[in-house]
Amino acid sequence: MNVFVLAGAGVSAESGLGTFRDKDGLWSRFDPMKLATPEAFAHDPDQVHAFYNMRRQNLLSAEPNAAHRALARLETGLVERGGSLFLCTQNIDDLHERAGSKQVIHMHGELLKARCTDCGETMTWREDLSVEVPCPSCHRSGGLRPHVVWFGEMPLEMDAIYDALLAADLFVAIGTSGSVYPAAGFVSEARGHGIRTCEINLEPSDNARQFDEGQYGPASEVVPFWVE
Ligand code: BJW
Repeated sequence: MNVFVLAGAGVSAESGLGTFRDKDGLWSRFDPMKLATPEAFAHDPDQVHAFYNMRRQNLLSAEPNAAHRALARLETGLVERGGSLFLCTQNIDDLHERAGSKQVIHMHGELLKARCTDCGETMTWREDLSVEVPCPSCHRSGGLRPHVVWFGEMPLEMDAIYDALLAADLFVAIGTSGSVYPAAGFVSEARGHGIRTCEINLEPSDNARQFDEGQYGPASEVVPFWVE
């Protein structure tokens, strides 16, 4: 059996990392157009760096929860039975990796990486970033930006993602509001190819009717129950 999981901020919510669109989510306190667009970074890089420096520090003190650990067990179990788990996360944290998942696709990038604005080189980055920090190896003296995908930018690994999606027997969206494209379109793409679809979320999302089934409650409880 080949399972495609699309993970969202709800998977990491119980690890203390905020979601975006819930009542007390990040976008209720911060304006995404001033922090998560290339135009915002060009206009006020200090403000954008401060936002991601804060989130990087939060991440470094966070721990994986039972949902991350259950998905790591699911991967192992499927592989042992000759199947596969394609874990595609919209999250920029590294909690799946820390929970033991071996293959994780970060379609919206990774908070613990920086990218050179000139040469495009990516590197592990756990410290604060600022406009003063140069890329260590860039001959064009480039600066560094967070290696994340902002609005208007192309998400990463899209060819591999669509290949895996269309090869799946089951599509499961976990802890995502399904409001950001292209990820929000995966469920209809899967259904159009006859793939069974399931939503796991705290409560039915706005897209709930697009799924064949739904299981509702905190990810740390529902995901382990679904995996076992
Ligand atoms: C629990 C729980 C618990 C809570 N247990 N569940 C109109 C205008 C402008 C743009 C567009 C437009 N129409 C379409 C677009 C494109 C745009 C888009 O989709 N906009 C929409 C908002 C309308 N998309 C893009 O721009 C994307 N790029 C693109 O389309 O490229 C194509 C292209 C490019 C160039 C040229 C030509 C074509 C890029 C999108 C990038 C998104 N970036 C962000 C920030 C990343 C870095 C960062 O983290 O700061 O990604 S935005 C933010 O949203 C983040 C997330 O990954 C993403 C999805 O959020 P998610 O995970 O769904 O979180 P929430 O908060 O929305 O939902 C949480 C859910 O969890 C809820 O349902 C809760 O119930 C649940 N939950 N606790 C279980 N304990």
